[in-house]
Amino acid sequence: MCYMQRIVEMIDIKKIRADFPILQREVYGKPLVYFDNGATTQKPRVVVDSIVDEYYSVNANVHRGVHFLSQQATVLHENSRETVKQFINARSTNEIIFTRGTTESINLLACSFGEAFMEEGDEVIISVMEHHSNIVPWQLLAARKGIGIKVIPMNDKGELLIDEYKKLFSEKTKLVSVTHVSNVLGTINPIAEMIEIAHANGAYVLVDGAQAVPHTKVDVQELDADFYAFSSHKIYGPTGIGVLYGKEDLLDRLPPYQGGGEMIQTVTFEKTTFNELPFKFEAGTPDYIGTTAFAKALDYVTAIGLDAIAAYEHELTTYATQRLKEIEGMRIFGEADSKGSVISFLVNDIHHFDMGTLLDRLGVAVRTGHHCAQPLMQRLGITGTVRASFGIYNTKEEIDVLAEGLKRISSMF
Ligand code: 7TS
Repeated sequence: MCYMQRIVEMIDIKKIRADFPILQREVYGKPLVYFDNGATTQKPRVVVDSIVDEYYSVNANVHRGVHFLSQQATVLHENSRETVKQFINARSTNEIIFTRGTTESINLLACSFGEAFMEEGDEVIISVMEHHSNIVPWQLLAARKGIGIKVIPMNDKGELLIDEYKKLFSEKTKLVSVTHVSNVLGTINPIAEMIEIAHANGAYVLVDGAQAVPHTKVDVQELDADFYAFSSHKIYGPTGIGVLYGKEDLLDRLPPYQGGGEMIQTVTFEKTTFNELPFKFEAGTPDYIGTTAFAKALDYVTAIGLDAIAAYEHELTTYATQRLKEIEGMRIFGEADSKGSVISFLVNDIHHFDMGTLLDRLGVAVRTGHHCAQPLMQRLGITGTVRASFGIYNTKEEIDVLAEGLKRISSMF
């Protein structure tokens, strides 16, 4: 038996499913088949329990109280930072900035990096497959500071053209901001190689890891990423928490993003000095209840093992691709050689919204539309797709429900 098969067999799917109470529910009298993990994942009991337990037994504001509860809440919050640090193998907890999510992480960097390191005429490189949250912050910066935006193109399989990428660099290129895994195509971009190319051209790199961190082991030191952003809610954690990882020497040189409590050292009406990392970037009361629950989610994933998760989800995606290809008129968008657990498709000329609505009636939750990637839709010449995205609790039996449902629906049209 090969190594991949052995680790897939280590996954106890019954036990995992039992950890997620929502998977027991029905919609329209049908068992829920949840295939919208790219949008957000369901939460295991340990995560939800952590939120309830901390509110009931510890709740107090962090970093400011001499009293017992405040100190206990602070320890939990800072331990969570340590968990995140270990999860992505950062060098120090000073490199872990808690944000509201990937979107805020990218906005933070666009503001602070744009302020400190970019001037009119400088350029940022993004790709054709970016989520709007990795396009619009750069456009806002472009409007404020007059920077230019260049776009890496892709081939019809949904793979970025690395030779074209190399040609986009000039002395004006200050930053590359690119997604690790596409939320529409599932493409796993050759991010280590892309970082190496950027560094050779004197540019820094921000990686949007929203769709990567839940599915594959990410080691920021091995990648040599300068900045890396991701969200808790896509990795079985609570909503409203995210991370911006940054190399400490770079974060040190960036100005704060927001002003307020926590991020200052001293304030007078004449002058304010800022707190040290990571607090310089964390104005106001953080979601300390959320960070504890986030750490529980990361512990949960670590206990299963990211290698096992990646192998299991790869098997699911391969099976789903096979089953979907049996359907007449099936068009799959994104057939990269290196692909994660996302399948975007259309069947004949059935509108994605109609398909999603009819699948919903069968209990199957998929996402439809442009997936916040309208420029990518333009490149594909479509207005949207139906997207099934898998997580650790999904099964081949559920994929059969999707495939049979698609057959039934397409025969109706
Ligand atoms: N980047 C990528 C690649 C994403 O897929 C998403 C969310 C974001 C950034 C933004 O993350 P947030 O947590 O700040 O909202 N993607 C999706 C999706 O594919 N369907 O719903 C949200």
